[in-house]
Amino acid sequence: MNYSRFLTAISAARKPSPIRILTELQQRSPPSLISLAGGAPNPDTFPFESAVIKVKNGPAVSFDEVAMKRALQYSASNGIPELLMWMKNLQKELHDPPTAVYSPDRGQMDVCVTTGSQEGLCKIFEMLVSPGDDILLDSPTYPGTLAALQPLGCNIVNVPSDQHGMIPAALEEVLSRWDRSDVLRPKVLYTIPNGGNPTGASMTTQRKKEVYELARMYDMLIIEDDPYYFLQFQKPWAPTFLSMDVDGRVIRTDSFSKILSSGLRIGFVTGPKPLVDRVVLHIQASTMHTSTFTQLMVSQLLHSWGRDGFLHHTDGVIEFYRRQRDAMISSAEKWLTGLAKWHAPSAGMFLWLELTGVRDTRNLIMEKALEKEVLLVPGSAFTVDGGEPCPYVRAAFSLSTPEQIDEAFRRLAGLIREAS
Ligand code: 09M
Repeated sequence: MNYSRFLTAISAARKPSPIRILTELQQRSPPSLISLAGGAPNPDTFPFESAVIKVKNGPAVSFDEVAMKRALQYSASNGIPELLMWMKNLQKELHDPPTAVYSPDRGQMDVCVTTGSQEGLCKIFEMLVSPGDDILLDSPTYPGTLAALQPLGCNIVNVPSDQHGMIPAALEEVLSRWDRSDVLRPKVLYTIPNGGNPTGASMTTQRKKEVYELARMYDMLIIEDDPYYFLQFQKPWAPTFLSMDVDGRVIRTDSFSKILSSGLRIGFVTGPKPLVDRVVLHIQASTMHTSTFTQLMVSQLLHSWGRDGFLHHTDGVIEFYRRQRDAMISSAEKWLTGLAKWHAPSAGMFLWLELTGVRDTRNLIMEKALEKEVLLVPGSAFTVDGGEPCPYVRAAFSLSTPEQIDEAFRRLAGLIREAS
């Protein structure tokens, strides 16, 4: 693949820091080397000494004085080696990407740590999207994506979708506006393949295959934003775009936000090495790296759990969200039958409700819902042109108890009746 074709001028202009190169040299040298090169502070001056973090159902994560000094120090921009290695192995086991055995310039699979998947997405967009570019995505979509994309001055081209996500025939139709050799054809397609935010939609394997083939035909990159991958309620989990990536055209974002902690801010970018390298150069120039402390904390936990322990933990999280989903669906059936339409999601944390007889949900939510003490997100928050009327609302089943969900839908039913 010719990756330089996809880069923005800003991304192509990024260069490695000379100090970083010296630091790497130093790490490979014998201990007898006296280095006056590093600009890191002396951790002996730092106030924190050690830490023990209790873990539910398992051994504590502990930092003695040596580990603590490392945790408080600068570290590599792509992530600490032990967390990177653990994640690379997991990606290979879960997705078996064809690119794992490729040479770097052919798009060898590489991974870097990011401060949540949001950082990865934002930096991927900055790397690939120039003003005036046409970007394909299935709207409605996650507002964090729109917030990162819209300031780049691109045209967001909507690809129709349904409860199974992006529709390949519709994508083909959209793409037919361009000739396959047109230099101005879209270069990038973005999608949330599992438990979509806000729609809850999950793509079928067949659809992914067809979308991947269209990406090949038009030589596009696919951004696979998959923070709800580990929250798929049915096993076996669906094959990912990464698992189908024979060309090295998929760049994937993973997140630990929904399964380990959202506040620790740990995510990953997995994709062709030439592109991951560019994301890392951007990290070098901005945050330098994700917190060493949180990376070590997560890494220690993962190494003590092992892959099976980690997947066992995700099973428990899945069970929780499945029960929450079931509770929300039964409350929806009880209170909203005839007043709203929905599809039960097979992954994630969201139910997307189309309210009957309500043209636009914005006023209903922003004014009347607060009076009735029930809050949902109006659908327009997830659309590219937020000004268009939208009859949908997003309900999250992550935080409220089944009793609260039931009461919330009772109140929502009253609101819909008053409005329609
Ligand atoms: N609502 C997300 N989604 C959200 C949300 C959020 C505060 C976050 C998709 O934690 P990260 O950086 O790994 O997650 C980013 C991300 C990426 N891609 C599809 C997501 O849904 C997180 C945070 C308040 C509200 C929030 O509503 O949907």
